Amino acid sequence: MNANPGQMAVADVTPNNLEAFWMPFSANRDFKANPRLLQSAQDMHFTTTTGKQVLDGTAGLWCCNAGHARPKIVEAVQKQVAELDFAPTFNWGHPKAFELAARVAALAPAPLDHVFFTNSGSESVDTALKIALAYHRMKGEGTRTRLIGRERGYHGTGFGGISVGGIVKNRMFFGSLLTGVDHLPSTYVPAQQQFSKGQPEWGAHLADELEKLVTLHDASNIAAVIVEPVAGSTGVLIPPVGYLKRLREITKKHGILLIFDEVITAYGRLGTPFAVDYFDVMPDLVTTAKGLTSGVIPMGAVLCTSEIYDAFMQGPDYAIEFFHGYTYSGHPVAAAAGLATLDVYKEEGLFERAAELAPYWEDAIHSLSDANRVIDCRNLGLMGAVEIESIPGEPSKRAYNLMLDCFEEGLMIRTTGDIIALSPPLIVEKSHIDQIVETLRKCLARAA
Ligand code: PXG
Repeated sequence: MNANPGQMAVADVTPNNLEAFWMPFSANRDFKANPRLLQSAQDMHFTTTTGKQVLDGTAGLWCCNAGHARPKIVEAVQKQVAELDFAPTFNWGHPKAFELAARVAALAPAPLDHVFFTNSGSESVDTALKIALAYHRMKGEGTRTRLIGRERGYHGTGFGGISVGGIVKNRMFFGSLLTGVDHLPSTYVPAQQQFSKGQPEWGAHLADELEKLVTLHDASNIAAVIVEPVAGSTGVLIPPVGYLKRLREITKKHGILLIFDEVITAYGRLGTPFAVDYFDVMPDLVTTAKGLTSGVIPMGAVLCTSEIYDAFMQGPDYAIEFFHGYTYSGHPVAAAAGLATLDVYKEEGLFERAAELAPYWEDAIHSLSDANRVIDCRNLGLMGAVEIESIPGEPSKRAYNLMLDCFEEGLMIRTTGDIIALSPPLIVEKSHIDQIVETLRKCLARAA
């Protein structure tokens, strides 16, 4: 047995040992033939098992907003696991879950005053959809059961999330999904929006499609609309100016709840605590995860208004008000990680830093508009995308190969279809941004 498994020798990691782990959202066979194994991480960099330094251009999977192995977060987790490793939160509690809920609620604008803890973005989405359905029923409007998502929306992988989500491959294998779901059109219309810096001017009227669905079903049957303020997973699709406000007006007019899925945008990605602040649009529910703990321990949080919370607080006081929750809702180690992460964001002014760097980031992303194969560049806050033309008949192959090439050059990027998505930790320096762009330009130049 290896005496120190954390320091496993490179020779131990042969492809034969990689079979058992069925990797999520991955090309398993290709990876296992050519593995890219990460051994350690610090600040902006990963180190592979072969000792290679890789610049993190994606904050892991959009989650490590504070950077990697930050001492304050590491110490908080170490201390917590030794002091209270687990505590039930069904009719019990521990101080840090309450403290973190209060901190998250304080970070968000009123009236987002209550927080339900989960362990992932997918669980946050299912939780928000269930709160929306149950809320209407509590209010005596139990016919409001229909849910509305959007084409090219990503809301995780639970059955609720893939039903309202708008990605064909995430839906087509899994049967009839939730019934009673419609989709708004995507906000991305390249002919009108290509190479927009920040928010495209064109497209607010796409929100009016909601009126058509209301006419079709009647508002009395519609529970909620869920959208990502900025669609992340499907390639950083920026909402047109005025679109989200319009969506809010129409939902409010018809008594339909509006859910912002902020699993990517919350905790500083746009240079504000939440996209709610950035766009100055107030939804009824906000789903978060990822940056809440900077990815260190899995945790999600759903924020809701007092109006929603209060609607549930009825009946005898010994009775459960909402029949939902997870064994690990408000887990003490995750709560400790969350508290330390929020401290790091605040002490280091990382949200403000993201806002300050956003113009430099915008210029950097758009400097690639004349690079080989590039057909669009998009940005907002510290989110960026560079879209490249597909190889005819082989969608996503060119971007996949580009990802491999960037890795060889010491840069981690994320690709979705033939779109390169970028979202560095908020501690990123201008020199790192330059390195991201130079590496991409070099790899694009030779992209076959
Ligand atoms: N909602 C949104 C908006 C997300 O972006 C989820 C829900 C689900 O979160 P969990 O924690 O269940 O994975 C997400 C997750 C990518 C990528 O490369 C994006 C996500 C996850 C992994 C990869 O775009 N987003």
